[in-house]
Amino acid sequence: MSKMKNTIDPAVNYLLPLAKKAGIETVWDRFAAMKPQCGFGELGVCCRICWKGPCRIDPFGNGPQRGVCGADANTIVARNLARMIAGGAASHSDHGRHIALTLLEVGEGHAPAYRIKDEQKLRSIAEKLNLAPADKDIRQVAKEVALASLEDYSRQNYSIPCNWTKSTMTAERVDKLLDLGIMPHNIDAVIAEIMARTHVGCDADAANILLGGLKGALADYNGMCLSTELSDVLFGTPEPVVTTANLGVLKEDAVNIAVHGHNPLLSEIVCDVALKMNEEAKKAGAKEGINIVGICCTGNEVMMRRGIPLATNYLSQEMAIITGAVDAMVVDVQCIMPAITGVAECFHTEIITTMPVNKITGATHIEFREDSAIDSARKIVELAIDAFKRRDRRKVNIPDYKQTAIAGFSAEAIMAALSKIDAKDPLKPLIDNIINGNIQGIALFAGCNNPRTTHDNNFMTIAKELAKNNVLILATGCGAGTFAKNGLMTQEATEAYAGDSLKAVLTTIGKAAGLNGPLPLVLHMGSCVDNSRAVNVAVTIANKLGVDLDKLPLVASAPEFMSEKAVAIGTWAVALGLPTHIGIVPQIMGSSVVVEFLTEKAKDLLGGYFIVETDPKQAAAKLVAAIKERRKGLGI
Ligand code: CUV
Ligand code: SF4
Repeated sequence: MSKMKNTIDPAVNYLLPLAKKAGIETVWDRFAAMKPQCGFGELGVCCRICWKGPCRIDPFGNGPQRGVCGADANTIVARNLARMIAGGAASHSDHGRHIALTLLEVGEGHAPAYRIKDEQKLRSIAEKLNLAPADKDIRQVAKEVALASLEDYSRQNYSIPCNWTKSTMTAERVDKLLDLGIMPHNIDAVIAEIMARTHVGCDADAANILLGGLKGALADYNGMCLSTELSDVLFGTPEPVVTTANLGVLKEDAVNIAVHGHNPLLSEIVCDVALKMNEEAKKAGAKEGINIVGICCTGNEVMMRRGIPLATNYLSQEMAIITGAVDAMVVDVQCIMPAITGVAECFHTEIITTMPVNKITGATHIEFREDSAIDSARKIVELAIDAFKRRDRRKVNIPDYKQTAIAGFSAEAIMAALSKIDAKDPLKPLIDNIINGNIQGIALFAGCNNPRTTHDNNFMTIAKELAKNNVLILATGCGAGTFAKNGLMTQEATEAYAGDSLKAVLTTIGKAAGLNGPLPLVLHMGSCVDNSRAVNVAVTIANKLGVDLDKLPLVASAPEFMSEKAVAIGTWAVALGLPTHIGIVPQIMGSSVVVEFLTEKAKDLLGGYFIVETDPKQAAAKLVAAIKERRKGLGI
């Protein structure tokens, strides 16, 4: 059997041999060293929830079938999964909490670094949340919206649903979630509830634990919804912007600052401040001044709002440093490999951590606070300029690979493009084309990369296959990174890969929107939290058609996922009624009850279900089949 390729990213393939020669270890080396990975862990049947353990269930039936406390494989697998969902929900929602708190400060007239950038959006959110914004001062509206969002972290009445979930769903879905008892009332309480019910000696019924997990996943959805929408208020609602992606965006003659992580509260200010410090960089010898590039979801955030080039996605973050051209990598939260400080030791690169709860040994810590954001950002940029002076030019290897990428397709941007065709009824052209089959369905690609499969390959293979089958493609997160780096967010990709009827529709919309050609093959919707934008579009379509989400020819795919956050996202996609593909075998296979629940029973309860398929061609076929089944259900 031939060895699986590490990646299809040409920039990474250029750098990997150089890393090897220099003796620099990367994620792929560590993954190889980790093999064979623990079979019990892979199946999810290892329990470390109490210190009578660790316990593990023998999957072949010869050894123990129960842990010391008597928990069986079903209980153990379900508990492990629910706790992962809680971890994901905590991460997204903590991010959302910071944004909501900042908006509150803006409303109260503090936080001078921030302002309300999109008043219209703020008012329309207030409208949605039933806050009657019409005659109120904009700062008052900001305060009320922030407080209504923070209520979703503090409400103690179990029978009142979270504001955001309730106001962003179809009515039928709201009822379904209430009926099943999985509508969240308070994000933090739901996360705490999962931790409590999975403590030793509590909930032992796998199906019941999974319902708790579904509620946790919906709490995750609630947190990401408010993160997305309130970020737009503070930093602007994305509009299509042309930029570039892959490591070739680094510049030899500039101070290169990579912003990495997730939360735009920091990166937005770093961008603002850096713009003003160009002259200082030039004085230090950087002819082209300061060049900011993005990595992971922070990269998506600044790409879609500012057109900042995207350097790379999750799995190749170390590669950015290995170019020898990154002067500072500024990180906030989530998906930052602790390995980067070790790689940076071989270069002049400053790794700068900024959050009190996210430090990395070996990094420089510059604490970031909303009230002194500009000062911290200035210190960060100064450190980068200093590091630039120490850069060893002999070690610089910037791969000559970059692609054009059109980013920034928020729900609003999509509606704006459509309204150029039909101003009175913007959705009509989209819906008509779905009904007549020119667009067979819509697929949302999300999630991470994972060395268990060839980096970027599943995303690319499945997307091309779906496009050929006239499926409209949306993308977020590191999947969006894959498509940007590999040229699928271009008009040329539409010409090359879209099926004829999809191409015709994308061309009509693109031309009407003044793009002088088709829309890009993959519409970039943003970071992981921006998956809520896709829900927003789907709910609008569902309401217009008068059906619930589980009737739409809409599918999701996380073909290379790894994080707890991605587990949470996939699970709420199922809860919202979507057939949801995952391309990595999940750590649940040790429990027949859990597998059956998530791949079959969920379909009866919620309409959505998981499709596990590691082969990308097969996965594409299964997604097309799921779309066809939905179309049949609608009689179209
Ligand atoms: Ni939030 S969660 S690796 S950066 S998508 Fe990227 Fe996106 Fe997964 Fe992380
Ligand atoms: Fe073992 Fe039960 Fe403790 Fe888990 S909770 S480690 S199965 S004794």
